[in-house]
Amino acid sequence: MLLSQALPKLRLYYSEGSPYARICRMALREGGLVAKVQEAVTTLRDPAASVLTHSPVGRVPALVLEDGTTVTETTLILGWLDRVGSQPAMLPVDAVGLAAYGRVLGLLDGIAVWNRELRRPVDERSPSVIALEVTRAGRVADVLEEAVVAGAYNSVDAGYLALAAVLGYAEKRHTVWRWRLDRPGLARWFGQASERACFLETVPPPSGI
Ligand SMILES: N[C@@H](CCC(=O)N[C@@H](CS)C(=O)NCC(=O)O)C(=O)O
Repeated sequence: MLLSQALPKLRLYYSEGSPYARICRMALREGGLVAKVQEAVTTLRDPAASVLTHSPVGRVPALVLEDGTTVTETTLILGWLDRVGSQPAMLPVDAVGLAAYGRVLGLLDGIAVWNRELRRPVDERSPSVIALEVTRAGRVADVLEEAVVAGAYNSVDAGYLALAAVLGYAEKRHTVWRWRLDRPGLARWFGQASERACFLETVPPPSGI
């Protein structure tokens, strides 16, 4: 075998707790790209973080290409993975699929803000920010409940993986959010998504929140 065939060409930086990076890690597995992309764990918010060698942003996911160009942002990385041959392609092309993905990303962004507040010392937390994000999360989850019951998020794409990642995050790293209450459809959907190998291979460690 040629050496060039044996070496992974792309490197995906991730942290085990990151739901954004998890979307990309699940996409690698679902899209048949595990042999093409090496996964590299990095610390975060750390001046010695290995990802900082490639991206001044210092966030994950970050995908380092063959020539050293580093693509950041989950959606842009998913687009690149599609370009290098993900089967199936992960980014939706139709409006309904894009809307479904965007809705879950918005939920995830809100949960990330809420979670960040909870990681601050109690007297530095903003009750109004938390209240806003609690309301947003509930509002989006109610729409998602109706959507999954109506048959949405039923095939693997960016929206599906993002939904699995955000609910998986809530299970392990943001348990203050009782998203299952009055949402049996979403709970059922999550139970099924949780059985996929891509999900089981990327479970984050608990955070205590
Ligand atoms: N908009 C980004 C969000 C990525 C993000 O917030 N990643 C977090 C981990 S979940 C991170 O790397 N945080 C480290 C930091 O803020 O320095 C995306 O879509 O990929």
